[in-house]
Amino acid sequence: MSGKPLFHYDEVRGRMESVRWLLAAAGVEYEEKFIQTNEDLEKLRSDGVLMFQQVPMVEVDGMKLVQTRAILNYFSSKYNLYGKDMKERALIDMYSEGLADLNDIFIIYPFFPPGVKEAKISLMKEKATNHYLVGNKLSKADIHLVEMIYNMEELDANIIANFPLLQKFLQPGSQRQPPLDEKAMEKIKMIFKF
Ligand SMILES: N[C@@H](CCC(=O)N[C@@H](CS)C(=O)NCC(=O)O)C(=O)O
Repeated sequence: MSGKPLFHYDEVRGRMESVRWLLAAAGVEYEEKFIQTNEDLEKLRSDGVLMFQQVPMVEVDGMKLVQTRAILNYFSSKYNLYGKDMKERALIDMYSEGLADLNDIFIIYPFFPPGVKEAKISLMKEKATNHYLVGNKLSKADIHLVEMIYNMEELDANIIANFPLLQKFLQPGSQRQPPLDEKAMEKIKMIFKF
Protein backbone atom coordinates (compact mmCIF):
# COMPACT_ATOMS: atom_id res chain seq x y z
CA MET A 1 0.00 0.00 0.00
CA SER A 2 1.35 3.40 -1.02
CA GLY A 3 -0.66 5.28 1.59
CA LYS A 4 -2.08 7.49 -1.16
CA PRO A 5 -5.84 7.70 -1.60
CA LEU A 6 -7.03 5.26 -4.28
CA PHE A 7 -9.84 6.36 -6.58
CA HIS A 8 -12.25 3.94 -8.23
CA TYR A 9 -14.11 5.45 -11.17
CA ASP A 10 -14.19 5.27 -14.94
CA GLU A 11 -11.62 7.19 -16.97
CA VAL A 12 -13.71 10.34 -17.46
CA ARG A 13 -14.45 13.55 -15.57
CA GLY A 14 -17.93 12.69 -14.30
CA ARG A 15 -18.50 12.90 -10.57
CA MET A 16 -14.86 12.17 -9.72
CA GLU A 17 -13.37 15.24 -11.40
CA SER A 18 -14.20 17.59 -8.50
CA VAL A 19 -12.37 15.22 -6.16
CA ARG A 20 -9.37 15.23 -8.52
CA TRP A 21 -9.36 19.06 -8.57
CA LEU A 22 -9.68 19.26 -4.80
CA LEU A 23 -6.70 17.01 -4.15
CA ALA A 24 -4.65 18.67 -6.88
CA ALA A 25 -5.32 22.05 -5.23
CA ALA A 26 -4.42 20.61 -1.83
CA GLY A 27 -1.19 19.23 -3.30
CA VAL A 28 -2.10 15.67 -2.34
CA GLU A 29 -1.08 12.75 -4.54
CA TYR A 30 -3.59 10.03 -5.30
CA GLU A 31 -3.81 6.91 -7.40
CA GLU A 32 -6.57 5.73 -9.67
CA LYS A 33 -7.86 2.30 -10.55
CA PHE A 34 -10.01 2.91 -13.60
CA ILE A 35 -13.17 0.93 -14.20
CA GLN A 36 -12.84 -0.19 -17.81
CA THR A 37 -15.70 -2.63 -18.22
CA ASN A 38 -19.05 -3.59 -16.72
CA GLU A 39 -17.27 -6.63 -15.23
CA ASP A 40 -14.91 -4.30 -13.32
CA LEU A 41 -17.93 -2.49 -11.87
CA GLU A 42 -19.72 -5.75 -11.03
CA LYS A 43 -16.57 -7.02 -9.32
CA LEU A 44 -16.54 -3.99 -6.99
CA ARG A 45 -20.23 -4.54 -6.33
CA SER A 46 -19.85 -8.22 -5.53
CA ASP A 47 -16.84 -7.48 -3.32
CA GLY A 48 -19.28 -5.47 -1.20
CA VAL A 49 -17.19 -2.30 -1.23
CA LEU A 50 -19.82 0.03 -2.75
CA MET A 51 -22.34 0.93 -0.07
CA PHE A 52 -24.93 2.03 -2.65
CA GLN A 53 -23.60 -0.05 -5.57
CA GLN A 54 -22.38 3.18 -7.12
CA VAL A 55 -19.12 4.94 -7.84
CA PRO A 56 -17.16 7.16 -7.18
CA MET A 57 -15.48 5.22 -4.40
CA VAL A 58 -12.28 6.34 -2.68
CA GLU A 59 -10.11 4.19 -0.43
CA VAL A 60 -8.54 6.46 2.15
CA ASP A 61 -7.42 6.18 5.77
CA GLY A 62 -8.76 2.64 6.08
CA MET A 63 -12.21 3.60 4.74
CA LYS A 64 -14.00 2.93 1.49
CA LEU A 65 -15.84 6.18 0.98
CA VAL A 66 -18.73 6.59 -1.46
CA GLN A 67 -21.05 9.51 -2.24
CA THR A 68 -19.24 12.36 -3.95
CA ARG A 69 -20.17 15.00 -1.39
CA ALA A 70 -19.09 12.80 1.53
CA ILE A 71 -15.75 12.27 -0.22
CA LEU A 72 -15.31 15.99 -0.94
CA ASN A 73 -16.29 16.96 2.60
CA TYR A 74 -13.86 14.46 4.13
CA PHE A 75 -10.94 15.78 2.09
CA SER A 76 -11.99 19.40 2.67
CA SER A 77 -11.95 18.82 6.43
CA LYS A 78 -8.71 16.89 6.29
CA TYR A 79 -6.85 19.50 4.24
CA ASN A 80 -8.34 22.54 5.90
CA LEU A 81 -10.41 23.70 2.93
CA TYR A 82 -13.66 23.95 4.86
CA GLY A 83 -13.62 27.34 6.58
CA LYS A 84 -12.69 28.29 10.12
CA ASP A 85 -16.06 27.88 11.84
CA MET A 86 -19.63 26.62 11.34
CA LYS A 87 -20.79 29.81 9.65
CA GLU A 88 -17.99 29.82 7.12
CA ARG A 89 -18.69 26.17 6.50
CA ALA A 90 -22.37 26.90 5.87
CA LEU A 91 -21.45 29.55 3.29
CA ILE A 92 -18.97 27.21 1.64
CA ASP A 93 -21.64 24.48 1.55
CA MET A 94 -24.19 26.84 0.00
CA TYR A 95 -21.78 27.87 -2.70
CA SER A 96 -20.55 24.32 -3.38
CA GLU A 97 -24.06 22.86 -3.51
CA GLY A 98 -25.17 25.50 -5.99
CA LEU A 99 -22.26 24.58 -8.23
CA ALA A 100 -22.94 20.87 -7.69
CA ASP A 101 -26.48 21.39 -9.05
CA LEU A 102 -24.95 22.81 -12.21
CA ASN A 103 -22.37 20.04 -12.38
CA ASP A 104 -25.11 17.40 -12.17
CA ILE A 105 -26.46 18.70 -15.47
CA PHE A 106 -22.99 19.19 -16.97
CA ILE A 107 -21.89 15.59 -16.50
CA ILE A 108 -25.02 14.10 -18.03
CA TYR A 109 -26.05 16.52 -20.79
CA PRO A 110 -24.02 14.91 -23.64
CA PHE A 111 -26.14 11.76 -23.25
CA PHE A 112 -29.46 13.43 -23.97
CA PRO A 113 -30.99 13.14 -27.47
CA PRO A 114 -30.85 16.13 -29.85
CA GLY A 115 -33.37 18.74 -28.78
CA VAL A 116 -33.23 17.81 -25.10
CA LYS A 117 -29.45 18.27 -25.19
CA GLU A 118 -29.76 21.86 -26.46
CA ALA A 119 -32.39 22.56 -23.81
CA LYS A 120 -29.97 21.34 -21.13
CA ILE A 121 -27.24 23.61 -22.51
CA SER A 122 -29.63 26.59 -22.36
CA LEU A 123 -30.60 25.67 -18.81
CA MET A 124 -26.95 25.50 -17.76
CA LYS A 125 -26.21 28.86 -19.40
CA GLU A 126 -29.20 30.37 -17.66
CA LYS A 127 -28.12 28.97 -14.29
CA ALA A 128 -24.52 30.04 -14.80
CA THR A 129 -25.64 33.56 -15.71
CA ASN A 130 -28.36 34.10 -13.14
CA HIS A 131 -27.13 32.30 -10.05
CA TYR A 132 -24.93 34.40 -7.91
CA LEU A 133 -22.41 34.06 -5.13
CA VAL A 134 -24.57 35.61 -2.43
CA GLY A 135 -28.36 35.20 -2.46
CA ASN A 136 -30.27 35.08 -5.71
CA LYS A 137 -29.43 38.57 -6.83
CA LEU A 138 -26.41 40.04 -8.56
CA SER A 139 -24.23 41.66 -5.92
CA LYS A 140 -21.02 43.65 -5.82
CA ALA A 141 -19.20 40.43 -4.88
CA ASP A 142 -20.17 38.81 -8.21
CA ILE A 143 -19.13 41.86 -10.20
CA HIS A 144 -15.80 42.13 -8.41
CA LEU A 145 -15.09 38.45 -8.92
CA VAL A 146 -15.82 38.55 -12.66
CA GLU A 147 -13.87 41.80 -13.06
CA MET A 148 -10.87 40.40 -11.23
CA ILE A 149 -10.84 37.15 -13.23
CA TYR A 150 -10.91 39.21 -16.46
CA ASN A 151 -8.18 41.56 -15.21
CA MET A 152 -5.97 38.72 -14.18
CA GLU A 153 -6.51 36.97 -17.50
CA GLU A 154 -5.35 40.13 -19.27
CA LEU A 155 -2.17 40.02 -17.25
CA ASP A 156 -1.69 36.42 -18.10
CA ALA A 157 -4.03 34.40 -20.31
CA ASN A 158 -3.11 31.31 -18.34
CA ILE A 159 -3.80 32.92 -15.00
CA ILE A 160 -5.42 29.85 -13.53
CA ALA A 161 -2.29 27.90 -14.36
CA ASN A 162 -0.45 30.24 -12.03
CA PHE A 163 -2.02 28.71 -8.97
CA PRO A 164 1.07 26.70 -8.17
CA LEU A 165 -0.66 23.63 -6.80
CA LEU A 166 -3.08 23.42 -9.71
CA GLN A 167 -0.46 24.14 -12.34
CA LYS A 168 0.67 20.56 -12.80
CA PHE A 169 -2.90 19.29 -12.80
CA LEU A 170 -3.90 21.62 -15.63
CA GLN A 171 -1.06 20.56 -17.89
CA PRO A 172 -1.38 17.82 -20.52
CA GLY A 173 -0.49 14.41 -19.17
CA SER A 174 -1.86 15.14 -15.68
CA GLN A 175 -4.62 13.16 -14.00
CA ARG A 176 -7.16 15.70 -15.23
CA GLN A 177 -9.67 14.06 -17.57
CA PRO A 178 -10.53 15.49 -21.00
CA PRO A 179 -14.05 16.50 -22.11
CA LEU A 180 -16.31 13.61 -23.11
CA ASP A 181 -16.03 12.39 -26.69
CA GLU A 182 -18.15 9.82 -28.54
CA LYS A 183 -15.81 6.96 -27.69
CA ALA A 184 -15.83 7.75 -23.97
CA MET A 185 -19.63 8.03 -24.05
CA GLU A 186 -19.95 4.59 -25.63
CA LYS A 187 -17.67 3.16 -22.95
CA ILE A 188 -19.75 4.71 -20.15
CA LYS A 189 -22.92 3.22 -21.67
CA MET A 190 -21.21 -0.17 -21.72
CA ILE A 191 -19.94 0.03 -18.13
CA PHE A 192 -23.21 1.23 -16.62
CA LYS A 193 -25.43 -0.62 -19.12
CA PHE A 194 -27.68 2.20 -20.31
N1 LIG B 1 -25.17 10.47 -5.17
C1 LIG B 1 -24.13 9.63 -5.71
C2 LIG B 1 -24.48 9.28 -7.15
C3 LIG B 1 -23.49 8.30 -7.71
C4 LIG B 1 -23.85 7.82 -9.11
O1 LIG B 1 -24.97 8.04 -9.62
N2 LIG B 1 -22.87 7.15 -9.72
C5 LIG B 1 -23.07 6.57 -11.03
C6 LIG B 1 -21.81 6.76 -11.87
S1 LIG B 1 -21.45 8.48 -12.12
C7 LIG B 1 -23.30 5.09 -10.83
O2 LIG B 1 -22.55 4.43 -10.14
N3 LIG B 1 -24.35 4.58 -11.46
C8 LIG B 1 -24.69 3.20 -11.39
C9 LIG B 1 -25.93 2.99 -10.58
O3 LIG B 1 -26.50 3.94 -10.04
O4 LIG B 1 -26.35 1.82 -10.48
C10 LIG B 1 -22.78 10.35 -5.64
O5 LIG B 1 -22.77 11.59 -5.71
O6 LIG B 1 -21.77 9.69 -5.48
